Amino acid sequence: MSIRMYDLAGADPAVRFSPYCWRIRMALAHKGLTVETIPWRFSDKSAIAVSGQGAVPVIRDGETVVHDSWAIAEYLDDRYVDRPALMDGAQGKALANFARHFSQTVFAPIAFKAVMLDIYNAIDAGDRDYFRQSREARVGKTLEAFAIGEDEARALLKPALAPLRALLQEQAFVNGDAPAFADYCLFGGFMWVRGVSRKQLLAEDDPVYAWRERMLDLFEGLARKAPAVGA
Ligand SMILES: N[C@@H](CCC(=O)N[C@@H](CS)C(=O)NCC(=O)O)C(=O)O
Repeated sequence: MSIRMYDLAGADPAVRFSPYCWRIRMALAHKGLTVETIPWRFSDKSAIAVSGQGAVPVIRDGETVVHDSWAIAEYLDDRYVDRPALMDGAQGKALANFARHFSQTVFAPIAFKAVMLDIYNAIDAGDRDYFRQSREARVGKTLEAFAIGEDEARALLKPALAPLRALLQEQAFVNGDAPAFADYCLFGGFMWVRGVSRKQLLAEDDPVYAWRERMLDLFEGLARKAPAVGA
């Protein structure tokens, strides 16, 4: 029986844009596990109430329900220990944890400014008031006042991604020769942007761009084939 995953969807239910859910889509493919994704909307809290909180990803594997992308990755490695590791040993976990925090504290704040209005436009009409109110309360401004354009986002991201760029000049993936959860943690953020926005936040000659292309091609193009507003 396949694992079921609640997966944040846009107005078009085929568009899945949660950075955290994308970490897990990639992680499940890495482990060779099949998944049935269930489109989920911000206002659909009751569907995931069994997890005891209100955010996705949430997976159900038989009788086991797990939420939070990091906890799900740990669960998958513990439960499916014979399959390729997402985080190989304590060092693999430490690297993935760095990538997780880099993604959330460096990449996401810039990307969020760039795509917040695109998210607003891509989500279901029934989610819009909730999204506007909750995000405006978080940032202390209207979405319109907080948003930045493509040029400003690129200018902010270029220096911010310098450590990632330097690393990817020396190796194909964050994890080394082959991708693992460290890569999926970062890549989720790029799938968030791609899902809702036509903005191109990377220059085509950036090694991070080339890595993103490799990531899009993994698992027979799982991410590249996913319906998205952007490319
Ligand atoms: N720490 C969580 C964060 C999950 C999260 O924030 N998910 C967002 C979607 S990208 C969500 O479901 N938000 C619900 C809301 O804003 O009400 C994880 O890594 O899974």
